[in-house]
Amino acid sequence: MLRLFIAVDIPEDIRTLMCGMGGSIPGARAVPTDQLHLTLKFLGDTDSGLLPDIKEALGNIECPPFKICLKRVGHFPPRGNPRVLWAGIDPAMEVTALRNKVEKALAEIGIERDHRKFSAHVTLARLKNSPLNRVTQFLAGNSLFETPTFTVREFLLYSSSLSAKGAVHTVLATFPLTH
Ligand code: 2AM
Repeated sequence: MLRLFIAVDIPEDIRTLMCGMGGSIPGARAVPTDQLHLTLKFLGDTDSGLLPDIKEALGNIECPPFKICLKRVGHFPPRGNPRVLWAGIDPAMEVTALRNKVEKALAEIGIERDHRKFSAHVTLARLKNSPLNRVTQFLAGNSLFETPTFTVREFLLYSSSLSAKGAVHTVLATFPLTH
């Protein structure tokens, strides 16, 4: 079994701008800067025998490169106890279109679609019992958060394994976006 997910990587110079964001909130665990990514689909535990089919299905996706920036910060769930601190994607349209193509390609080989509404985001930190006023303070302090624009030229298939130091993400395949 492999714990799989599909994501767009954030370029290093952009990741550096987000280094440790939210990590100073009590109860927050910032995502390590080298792991910041935009998840397109989480497959979870998957039979490794399916890997060739998954790679072929993803390799057949046609999608041109597109430009995005990271803009705004917020939390999930939007009301109640915040568990995830995120940065938004602007514009989200092309990312959503790519995510829909990923869902469709994988559904064709029998992988269950995620029917939840897709909210394109980059997780900055995970929160546990964080005081709401500190989260609100963070959001207010970053209300104008916006990175330079960058071009998404590929998406990646990752496996994730848990180690004593946290999750280790390994690239299993890279899929270029082409015109
Ligand atoms: P997210 O942080 O962008 O929300 C690798 O584990 C990635 O898969 C995580 O960064 C997370 O994306 C997503 N993920 C992990 N567990 C998940 C779950 N149970 N449901 C949906 N997405 C999940």
